[in-house]
Amino acid sequence: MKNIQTLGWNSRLESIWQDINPHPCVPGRVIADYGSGYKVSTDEGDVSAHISGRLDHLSESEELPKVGDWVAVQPLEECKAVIHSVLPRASAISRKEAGNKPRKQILAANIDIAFLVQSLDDDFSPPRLQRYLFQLSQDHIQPVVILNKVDKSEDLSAALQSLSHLKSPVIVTNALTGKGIDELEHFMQPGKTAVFLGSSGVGKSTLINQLLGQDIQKTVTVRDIDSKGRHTTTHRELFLLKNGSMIIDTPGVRELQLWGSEEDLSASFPDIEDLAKSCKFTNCTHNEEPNCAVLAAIEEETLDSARLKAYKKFQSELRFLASKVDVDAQHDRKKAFKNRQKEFNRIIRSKKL
Ligand SMILES: Nc1nc2c(ncn2[C@@H]2O[C@H](COP(=O)(O)OP(=O)(O)OP(=O)(O)O)[C@@H](O)[C@H]2O)c(=O)[nH]1
Ligand SMILES: [Mg+2]
Ligand SMILES: [Zn+2]
Repeated sequence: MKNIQTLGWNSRLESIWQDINPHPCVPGRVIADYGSGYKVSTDEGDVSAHISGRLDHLSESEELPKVGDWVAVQPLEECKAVIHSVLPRASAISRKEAGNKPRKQILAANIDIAFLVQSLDDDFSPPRLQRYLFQLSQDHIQPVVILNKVDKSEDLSAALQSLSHLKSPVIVTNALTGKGIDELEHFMQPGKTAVFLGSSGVGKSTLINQLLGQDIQKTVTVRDIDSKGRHTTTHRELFLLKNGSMIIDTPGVRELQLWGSEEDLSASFPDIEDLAKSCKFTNCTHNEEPNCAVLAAIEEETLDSARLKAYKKFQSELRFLASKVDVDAQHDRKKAFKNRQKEFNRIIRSKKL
């Protein structure tokens, strides 16, 4: 039987609920996000919900409900409901919204594990994996790498070798035959939520169907020419498995732009930051400076050049993000100041002071 306990309701959430006591709402978990509305699971069953005007008006887009969120919903007639608030998240997977705006986007909330799926055809890309791993370390979510479509692999041992430096587990699967699925199931515990992330066509929904034991999610063949997927899954949805764990299927993500701060680079690249302490110049960029300990390590093959490349790329992306966020915050502050001035002037005029 599905109820909020089986969906992961716990003492942390219960005490938050007691504090806010949002009468006449009931607690529920967002299990599908259709863009125009949501499916929310409550103790009274699943309801189709939309957000209240007030919540919409007062929230930044990252604060609006996402799949996995716990929300306060007011049940209406005919299995409909209104979401009035989102409970504080225990965790969330973020990225920078596509486009020029420096805005944070939440892909899923209250997540314990992220399965990073790549397929062993044209999709396989260690640098892209590194990008996901970095984002998850920023978000404090445990990653598990899945290399799917092992039947399409030309050189499995070379692929595994290129990931041998990773600390996270790597599982090799064939979603069509079920190979490797039992290894994947080890990571799924009752009450815990896992999300599947990766490009379109890598087999996320096929893996999920294997775990569900039935073909619930639609899957579509990839293009022959370059193995590109066709963006078959179009919304994020959470499924409860028989063992009590939960999995979220997501639409393929074309690119993952980072969201985070430069300070966190040291946690993911302690080796480079350690070496940098021995560079001749304290502000060494490790490009062409003399006596650069980082470049020396690459020369001696104790540091992989692809790793340094990723480090520099992430650093410049995060610096750029920080500069944009600051600029926009300044702009917002100026705008708010002008508005306050206008309001002040209006009051003065109306009172004829
Ligand atoms: N050969 C082979 N094909 C697979 C495997 N796993 C999935 N496929 C096929 O790959 C195609 C795409 O699979 P999907 O599960 O739809 O991919 P997806 O990651 O959910 O794609 P989006 O929903 O577009 O993000 C389908 O035709 C699957 O049958 C596998 O292990 N081996
Ligand atoms: Mg899919
Ligand atoms: Zn250096």
